[in-house]
This record gives sequence, C-alpha cells and structure tokens, in this order.
Amino acid sequence: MPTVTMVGGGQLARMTHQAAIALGQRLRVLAESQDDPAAQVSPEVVLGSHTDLAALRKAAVGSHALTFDHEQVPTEHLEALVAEGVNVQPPPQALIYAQDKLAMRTKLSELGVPVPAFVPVAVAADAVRFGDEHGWPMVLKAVRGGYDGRGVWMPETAAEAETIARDQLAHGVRLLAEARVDLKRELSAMVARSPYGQAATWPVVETVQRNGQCAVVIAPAQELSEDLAAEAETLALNLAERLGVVGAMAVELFETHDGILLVNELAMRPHNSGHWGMDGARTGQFEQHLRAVLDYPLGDTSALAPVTVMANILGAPEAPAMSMDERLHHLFARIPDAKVHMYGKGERKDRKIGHINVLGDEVAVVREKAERAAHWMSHAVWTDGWDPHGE
Ligand code: AIR
Repeated sequence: MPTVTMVGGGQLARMTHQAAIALGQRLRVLAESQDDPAAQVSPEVVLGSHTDLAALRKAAVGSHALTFDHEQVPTEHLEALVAEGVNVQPPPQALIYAQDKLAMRTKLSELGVPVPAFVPVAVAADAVRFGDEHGWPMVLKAVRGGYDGRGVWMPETAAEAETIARDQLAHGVRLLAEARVDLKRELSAMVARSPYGQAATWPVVETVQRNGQCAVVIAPAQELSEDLAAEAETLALNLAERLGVVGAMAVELFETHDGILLVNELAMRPHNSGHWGMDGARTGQFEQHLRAVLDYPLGDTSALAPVTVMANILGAPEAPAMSMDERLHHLFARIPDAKVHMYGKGERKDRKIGHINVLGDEVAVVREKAERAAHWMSHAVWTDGWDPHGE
C-alpha cells in the first residue's frame, strides 16, 4: 500500500492520518516537533523544517505522493523535488495560487473570475492612494504566509495604512491592498480533483468568522438559492481544472448583498470549512484528499443529514482549571450526539485545538448545540448556565 508524505504536522495532517489508517495507507509527516498534532500519532515522522530542502527530500524518499498541511513551503524547493522525480500534489505551478495572494488575484482576474479590487503595494503611498480611491477602511494583506487572520490588517485611515505598510515593507513582507467588500456572509465551495481529472464538490457551506478566524461552519449554507449554490460549485470545479489542482481545494467566497460571489482566498489542502464532512458527508475531505493525490476514483460527497454544524474549539484566554478530560466527560454526559475531534494541541488563546460536529434537521437547534459544546470544551462554562456540579 502507498505511503503519502504530508509536509507539516498540524491538525490537518493528523486528521489526514486518521483517514489514511482506514484506507490501509501510511501517512508520513514532516513535522517541526515530536509534539505536533500529527507527529504524536504518525508512525513515520521526519523531524525538520518545511524550509529545509534536505528535510523535504528525506520526507519524500520512497513515498508515492507529497502533499501539504499548510502552504508555506518555498516554491523553489518544490520545483527541485519535482525535478528529482517526487510526485508533488498539488503541483507547485497550481499551489502557487494558494501561496501567493497577488499571483492568485492576478490569475483569477485573467480568468474573468470576480475578485475584490486589488493592487500590489511596493511603497506605503500605494496603499494610501488605493484607500483614497476605494474608500476606508481598506484591507492590507501579506502576499505570502498569513492564515487565520494573521497577515491581514484593516486600516481605517491613511495614517494607519501608511504606518502598517511602512512597517511591514521594512520587515521584507510583500503586501497587497484590497477593497473591503460589504459582504452579506462568507461561503466556502470545496472540491477535490485527481490527476486523472475527476473532480467532486461538497455542498457549499457558510463559514461564520469571528476575529478574522473561522468559528462555525453551517453545511449546507442556509437560504442559498440553487442558482448561487450551483454557481459556486461550478466555479470551484472550473478553477480546479484551469489551475491544475490535485487534492482538496477550498474556494473561500464573499457573498455580497446583491448576490454576487467574489473569491477571497484559495486553499489547496484540507480546510477548516470541510471539517463538517468528517461526520456529515459520505466521504470527508481527508479521505478524499488522499484518494485525489493518489489518483484513486473519488468518493461520494453527499451529506448524511439535512444540516451539519461544525464549531471550532478555540483556546480560551486562560486555560480553565478543569482538565480537558473532565470537560469531555461532562460534554458526553450532556450531549451524547456531539462528535468531538481534538488535535492534541496546547491551549493558547484563540488557537484551534479541536472541533465539534453535530448533525440534525433544524439549523438553529443544531447550531446552538454545536456552539454550546465547543464553548464548553474551550472554557468549561455552559452558555445556558448549566452547572455540572449543581443539583
Ligand atoms: N492550518 C494550515 N493553514 C491554515 C491552518 N489552520 C493548520 C495546519 C497547520 C496548523 O493549522 O494543520 O499545521 C497550525 O496550527 P497552529 O495553531 O499550531 O498555528
């Protein structure tokens, strides 16, 4: 059976490993530390950095495909691996559009795909000029490297934009400026594609963001017209094909008040907006990602319930005194149908340390339950006031 190498040892690699076990495969991970979520569970850990070509080579030896838990690997290293015969999936010429936001915006514009207005920022004055033209607040983004709200700024004034841009540019961070979209909500269209060219989408979901980070996912997105859902899925399929994507891809979308879809970001790997499918879809994203990078036929992506809600368990500002183990006992006692996925991570404020999936019929009921469960796991506090040690 094949071995797949995943670069990065975070929760995405950990959950991919879980899927690999069921398929009888081995997932080898290149992790920074033995404590990383995937390194804790994988039998084949190569310790090293994703910026070190020698470590990447070591992790790739003998594996059938090399894929990613994050997008931070230098493109020149990936090209070197491809030249040496490593099966890098997604290939570097596709992955670049998930690594480099300027390349992505430029390519999507060329393809006629709607994106927010944008401009590269070479000097701070470029950002100020863009804000003056498109209105304040505006968005400044690091071209490479940001995620979960990191590498994104929303200056309200020209002075603020100037300060941020100067500071970041001085630190060698490449920037782009974007118009802030007046959005109704954020959606995600996920797709997986194989080298053979087979592709399958999951139902389009709504991603609820808090503090620039995904907090909740509602699958499928509620009150989304069939036309708009079809448009989003078609867009994901077309982009996967035109960009030559292999593996899972999330197309993060803004839905405007006028019902227009704009592409925000692309992620070419399993993605937080697909976690609902571990319990809520016939084939989840982690299994599908493995099938895709190994060029197997893809699995059925249909939903198993009318609605699934995923709520992230985020680290509390201060870890609660109650142990995680005890929190889990109480959670199971109160909500036996909550599906819990913990990542084996230390509790740090707002860090994604796990997630909860709840399936059901009524979105309001399912969402309340999932969020109550996730909040309990983060804070050891029930949002409805229940006292686990009371009468
Ligand atoms: N990740 C990668 N890009 C975005 C996200 N959320 C996942 C990957 C990565 C992990 O988050 O699995 O390894 C890093 O999480 P943290 O909390 O250690 O920064």
